[in-house]
Amino acid sequence: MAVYDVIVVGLGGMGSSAAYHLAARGQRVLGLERFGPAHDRGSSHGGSRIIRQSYFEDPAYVPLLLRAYELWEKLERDAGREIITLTGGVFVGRPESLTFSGSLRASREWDLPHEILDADELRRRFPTFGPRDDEVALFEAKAGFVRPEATVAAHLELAARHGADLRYGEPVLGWQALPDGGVRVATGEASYTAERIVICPGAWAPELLADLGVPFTVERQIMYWFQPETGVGPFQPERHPIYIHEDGAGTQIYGFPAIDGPHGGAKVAFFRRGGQVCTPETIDRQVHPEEIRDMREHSAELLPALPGRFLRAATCMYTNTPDQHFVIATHPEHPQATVACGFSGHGFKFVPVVGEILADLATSGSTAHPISLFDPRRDFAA
Ligand code: PYC
Repeated sequence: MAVYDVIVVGLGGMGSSAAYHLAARGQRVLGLERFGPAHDRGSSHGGSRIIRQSYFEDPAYVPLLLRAYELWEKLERDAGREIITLTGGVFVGRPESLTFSGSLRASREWDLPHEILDADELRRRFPTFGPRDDEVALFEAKAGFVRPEATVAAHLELAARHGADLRYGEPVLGWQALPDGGVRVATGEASYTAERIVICPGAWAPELLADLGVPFTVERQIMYWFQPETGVGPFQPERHPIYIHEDGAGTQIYGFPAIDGPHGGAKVAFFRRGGQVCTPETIDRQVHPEEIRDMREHSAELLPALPGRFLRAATCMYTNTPDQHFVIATHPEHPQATVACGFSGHGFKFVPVVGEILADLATSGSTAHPISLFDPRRDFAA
């Protein structure tokens, strides 16, 4: 029978990264994934994910982002794959919007290079944008996107190269902390034991980590691709930044240049919480005409030429915490378990640094990275 130091549950963005960082440190790793490698049933797909440093959610994330950028570059080098593309990014809204004012606050607090563009300057620099006259933008040259499927595939490949035993099509049914300090994990196929466990359950957090007591909400999200009315010319990544726009009612949309050639179109989506609550089993994977119409109308407010021909849409899930901050910690009741979940729709850009943190916690019980914001015992009612 194989003997493992660590079992990693879930090999999506976070779990694949943890498996790699652990295996690279010489740990004997078993990785368990209910679907295949780099699948599209969870929250780590869709062709592109935003990466940025001027973090409006909270400046406390910036040091993690600075380390994540180093690790993204290393991952790309080690895997020999195209993973990260810096296009620049604009964060647009009224001066008092969280999207603009929060980005500015984080940039100032961490001395991050940025420019402030008024509406005229935004139109001049990026002619696809048609902001309202009272809107402003923060431009960050280091923003861009990463490719989620290539990221997961790269981490899995590198983990396997370092000896990780990665098993697919094996849903974890439950796990148990053993009195001797080890763990037992049951899948549909077998039962495994190890010294420690790292649980990266994504949208399966309410099921696998119910004992954490965090009130997670799993939410259906939709990504849309349109062929712009102008064709993709002005939307090419050499000329077009990623963007997040907040309207006067606080609704945010986000989007990308057209990154997959003339027929791939440009991706846009709502950055919305409070959408349809679902589970991985009940999520509606169909996208309905009224949803496409809604996206068309909202995206045209900032980018009038974007919603030309509708090409396709895909669903994914956010696993939200009430304060939209992550959960990353040693399990409060079981020191042999490390957990990472509740990424609330903004976690993917942190994938490499979260893997590093999980490897720190699982091997030494602590990390030098600042993670106090992610404590599962925080007061969610506050
Ligand atoms: O993390 O930048 C982000 C993001 C935008 C929309 C969803 N996530």
